[in-house]
Amino acid sequence: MNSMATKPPSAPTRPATQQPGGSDGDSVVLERRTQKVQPPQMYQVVMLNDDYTPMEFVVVVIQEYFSKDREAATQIMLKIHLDGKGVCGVYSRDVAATKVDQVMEAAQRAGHPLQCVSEPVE
Ligand code: TYC
Repeated sequence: MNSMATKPPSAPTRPATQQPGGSDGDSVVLERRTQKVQPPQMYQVVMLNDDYTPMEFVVVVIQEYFSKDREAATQIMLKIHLDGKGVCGVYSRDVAATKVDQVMEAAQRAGHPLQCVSEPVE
C-alpha cells in the first residue's frame, strides 16, 4: 500500500477576512458615529479711533478695503469716532489678517497712526 496517499485536489482557500462580503460570513455592524463638524471660526476686523487720522482718510480706507459705499463707510467711521472702535467686516481668519495688513500698510504710507486689529467673533 502506498503511504503517500494523494488527496483529491481542493480549491485554494483564503483567510476568512478576505472572503467576499467581509468577515467570516457573519454580518458586520458598523458603529454609527455622529459627526461633530463646526463651521470655521470667523474674525471681525475692528478699527480703532485716534485723534490724528483724518475722517476722510478713514472713510476712503473703509470703502476701498471693506467694499462699502460712501454712505456705509461714513457711518462706520462716525461710529468708530464716537465709540472708540467699530467693526468694518467679518471674514475667515486669513482674509481678516490680510485686511488688517492692507489697512496698516495704507495708513503707514500716508503717515497716519490709524490702527486696526482682527479678533474672533463671539
Ligand atoms: N478721530 C479722528 C478725527 O477726529 C477720526 C477717526 C475716525 C480716526 C476713525 C480713526 O478709526 C478712526 N480726525
